[in-house]
Amino acid sequence: MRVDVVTIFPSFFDVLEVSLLGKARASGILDVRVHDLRDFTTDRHRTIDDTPYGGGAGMVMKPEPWGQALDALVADDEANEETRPTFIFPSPAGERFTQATARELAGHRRLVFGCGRYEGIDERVFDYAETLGEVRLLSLGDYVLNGGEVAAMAMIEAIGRLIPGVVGNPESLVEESHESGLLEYPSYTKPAVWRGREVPPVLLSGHHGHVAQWRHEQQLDRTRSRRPDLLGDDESSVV
Ligand code: JCE
Repeated sequence: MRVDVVTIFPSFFDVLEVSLLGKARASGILDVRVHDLRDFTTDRHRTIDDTPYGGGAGMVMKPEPWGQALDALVADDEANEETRPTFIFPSPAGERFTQATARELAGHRRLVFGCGRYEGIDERVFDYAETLGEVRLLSLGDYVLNGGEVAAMAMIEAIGRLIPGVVGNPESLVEESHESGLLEYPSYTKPAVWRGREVPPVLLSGHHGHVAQWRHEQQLDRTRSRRPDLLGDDESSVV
């Protein structure tokens, strides 16, 4: 998979060099390229923002550098005939990014992340991007960040680890929270007693059926108490 990132803070993405995703990049499974939006400006001051039409607080990102950046990235693709990229703009006003979104996007050939700052990006950029490929405005959650970078990083990690070969043991992907629709069961390792706290005896019993049943009950109990919204029997979806 090829992933391009457009940002005014390219160094935020240095962290992608390390850990699991760093290995995937080194082995060629993931081709991540980070671009500085200011490289697509044409004025002496490399201006990327301006005041909002209609008034209001803060600044808005100008459309011209974004247009130049998106055009350059679409042109820079040898195999572009059959598949257009998917453009992802992290936004607090976007659809919710979930494990299902990550799974879907992991099957795409090419993703382009556009990271906004200030009060956001001139709305016409999203309309223009629609002429170049599919456009998704995605929100990590119901809180506001200072820009799209941290959200893009979280999405790249969630998507990247689902690409075959990135996570060593594919079974470890299946048992995780949000894949089953339930939270994960609690995990324990040695020693069997630590600071007076025992590991639940069923886990030491060697009885696989009992272990599986206990773990499933734990998943249900935790999901009921911590995330009733996942079971659909709460009132969190009533606005
Ligand atoms: C962003 C900002 C709108 C005030 C570009 C925030 C995503 N889940 C998310 N939380 N926050 C974001 C996000 C993504 C991109 C941008 N801002 C700041 N946006 C109103 C402040 C600018």
